[in-house]
Amino acid sequence: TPVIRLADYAPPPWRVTHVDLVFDLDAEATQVEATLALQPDPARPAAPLRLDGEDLELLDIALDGQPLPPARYRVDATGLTVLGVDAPCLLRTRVRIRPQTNTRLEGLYVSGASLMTQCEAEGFRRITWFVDRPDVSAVYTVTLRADRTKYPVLLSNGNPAGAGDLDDGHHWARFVDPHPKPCYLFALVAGTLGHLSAPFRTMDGRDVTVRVWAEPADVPRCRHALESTLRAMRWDEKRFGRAYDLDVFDIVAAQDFTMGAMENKGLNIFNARFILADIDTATDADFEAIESVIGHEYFHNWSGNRVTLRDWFQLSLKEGLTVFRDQEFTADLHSRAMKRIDDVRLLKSRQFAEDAGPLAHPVRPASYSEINNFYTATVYEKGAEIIRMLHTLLGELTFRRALDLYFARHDGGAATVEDLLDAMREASGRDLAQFARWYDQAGTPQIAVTEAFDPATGDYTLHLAQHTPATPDGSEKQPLHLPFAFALYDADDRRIATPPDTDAAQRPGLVELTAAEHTLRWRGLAQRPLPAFLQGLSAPARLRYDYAASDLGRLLRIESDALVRWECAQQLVADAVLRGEARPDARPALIAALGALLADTTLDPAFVAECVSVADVWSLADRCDRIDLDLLWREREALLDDIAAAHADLLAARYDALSPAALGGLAPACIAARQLRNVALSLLTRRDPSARRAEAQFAQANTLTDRLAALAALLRVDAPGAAAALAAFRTRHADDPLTTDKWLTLVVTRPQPDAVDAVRDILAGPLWQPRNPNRVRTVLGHFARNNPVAFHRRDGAGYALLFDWLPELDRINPQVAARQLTALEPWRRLDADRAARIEAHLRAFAALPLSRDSADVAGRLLG
Ligand code: BAL
Ligand code: ZN
Repeated sequence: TPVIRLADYAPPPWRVTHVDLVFDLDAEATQVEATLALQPDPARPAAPLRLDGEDLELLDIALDGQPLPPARYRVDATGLTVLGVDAPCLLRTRVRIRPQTNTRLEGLYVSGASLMTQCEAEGFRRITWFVDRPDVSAVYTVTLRADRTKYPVLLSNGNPAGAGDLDDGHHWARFVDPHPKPCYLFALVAGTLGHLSAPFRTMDGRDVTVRVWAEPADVPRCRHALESTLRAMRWDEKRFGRAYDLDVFDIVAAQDFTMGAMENKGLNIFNARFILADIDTATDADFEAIESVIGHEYFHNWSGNRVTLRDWFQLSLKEGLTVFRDQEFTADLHSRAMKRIDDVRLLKSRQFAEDAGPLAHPVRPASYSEINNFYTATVYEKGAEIIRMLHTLLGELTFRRALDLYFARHDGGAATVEDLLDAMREASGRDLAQFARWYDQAGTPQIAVTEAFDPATGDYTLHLAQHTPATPDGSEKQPLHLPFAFALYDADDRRIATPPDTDAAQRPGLVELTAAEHTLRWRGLAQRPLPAFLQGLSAPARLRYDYAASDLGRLLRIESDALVRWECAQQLVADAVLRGEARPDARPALIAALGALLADTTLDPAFVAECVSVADVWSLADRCDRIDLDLLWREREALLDDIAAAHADLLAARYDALSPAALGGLAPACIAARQLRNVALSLLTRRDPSARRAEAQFAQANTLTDRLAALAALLRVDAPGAAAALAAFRTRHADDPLTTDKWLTLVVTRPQPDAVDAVRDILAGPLWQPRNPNRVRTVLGHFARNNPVAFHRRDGAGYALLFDWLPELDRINPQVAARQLTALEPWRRLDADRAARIEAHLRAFAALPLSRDSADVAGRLLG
């Protein structure tokens, strides 16, 4: 497969300035008439007119109003070439496409009874011939025609510009989008949909109708999505000065959707799981995720749509910036401390692991063979951390000025990472040349901290050395410009305010590392202080500092930064599980610290819950060079048993005391109460074979959160009532695919080796719908990622289930298939038996005729 390189970027030889699209919509066969106003690049007048297109059946073609004879054009598997044209022209094509058989869900496809589109990254070429690249922006007029009974609702980007009836039961609707956009932001929806709507007046006085659409039966579950949209629109005005720019803003829920959601201009299309919610069918985490994803897609209207990308290498320019914006949205509306813990957990468990494995790549990759494989934790989450560091270095006001400058300068255009950094540099006067390395250098930097204290003089030094381990691209690693937060505590737990002597630029509590090594020196301290580092995770780095268990326990008590406190608990857990013999004091220190947290009813219960939740196996494995999965599992289980035994009374007391609040509604205090109560339940159930509390909670639950937590606790200990509860849950939610996915998740992640049999049964039964991405992610994705005991069974039965299905999944939907493979990222670090089994499967799979997506991931996994 051809490799595309950033270094080879060249502007498009032809541009499309205006597009007129007419669709005759039908699930079996849709006709698309496209009229493109085309302009050659005056700098390259001889370039042939080449348009991208895949799976298009040509019906007719005309140039400047004249039918084009076959000698004047060529159609091949990837596009259309028009010969003998070198001046601005009008090209009209009419093609037939087949939504019903489009299982890739790219381009125009069928979900339920609706027709809808997904064009990012390169799906528009499956709708019509076009210059399908993000640096070509055009103004669109779209006319949709369809059967009025089957497709009463017709939607596309932009403002409505007329609608009416046709003869023979059809109708039409027209849309004009005045904002030039690249074709990856095109969208249409046709179907029988209901909606909720609300008016919104922008800060510059525009009246907008906001509508959230879903299948009629699901409309009542759109309320939270609608309210979240209004909150996002208001927040972006207040925090970033960004207003909406069309008369309507539509969001549509789709049960069949490869991504989480898509920011099409004025017509966002969402995976239904990020829209539909009520207290009976969505968990507290779902409610928060919905608000966050709604925000994310809405914020793209500026960071992505008004200012788009020059090329797909710049993907993080919109994604990293927009994730940062959605993180801030959640932090401003809810608990900033808890949001940061959530985000750092995700970063460390997914992105750090990605950066340390065979799929590591820079936030801005230098090359790709399939861009769909770069919608990764690195591009999104590490990309957001880069923006967060800029925010830290510049401060809120200057950062905001820089973004204003970026948006003003590039509005309507296609930008690069350099354009963003230039705006940051101009607004701040700072030199960001070294900082730019964050975009092009893969790998997570490690910061090794060593200290020295001289009791005679009171001299205290911290020596900071940064080092980025090698990554598969073999590139030389260079020091990064890195904001490094720190604090020192004296014997009375007070923060020492004296700044250090150092050659690094600094401000209170923060030094900017730029060299491979820096030293911070204090003089005349009475005792060795207790240091703390990377408050708020000021840079996406791994800290190497050898804390004594007692110091971690103390820091967990006295540090003001919630994230550092949570990290102390994580470090104690890791030491207890991974270094139990070398660190015998880690376990008692952890248990004592958790006891103190559980006993302190003045703390946010959500924070206590986060600290008491023991990291999963893969987060622990991320800290190991070699992964002994059996040992990790055993030691982790033993630690959980110890915590449950040591704090049985406290856990029970907190469980009971939190119950009234937990049974309340969706207020923050109720959500936090449920969070801690369900962590307590899980621990308490370990020591209670009858699972009395879990059974009672299952019976009384008035939220999905509580019902699922109780069911998970019952399943984990194979409680006597587990089977009946599982059946009751299934019956209660049988009609809803999303809640069925939750049920399936519990079944496939039940931590017992025989869960393999359950997965096999599901794969042979009616609930297995390999064309539905959510179902594939639920059954195979959760199984492979979140059930180490069953998926990584020594006899290889778990691997066999995944690889039995991957070839077929790859034929159905390459993006989804390739994504399932990434669960095997750490395979080389597993024991020899498991690694050999996985390698054999991977090699056999890679030898098949595969999509670009799967061939690329399998190839990189094999190195
Ligand atoms: N642009 C693809 C989905 C998202 O990141 O918003
Ligand atoms: Zn995005």
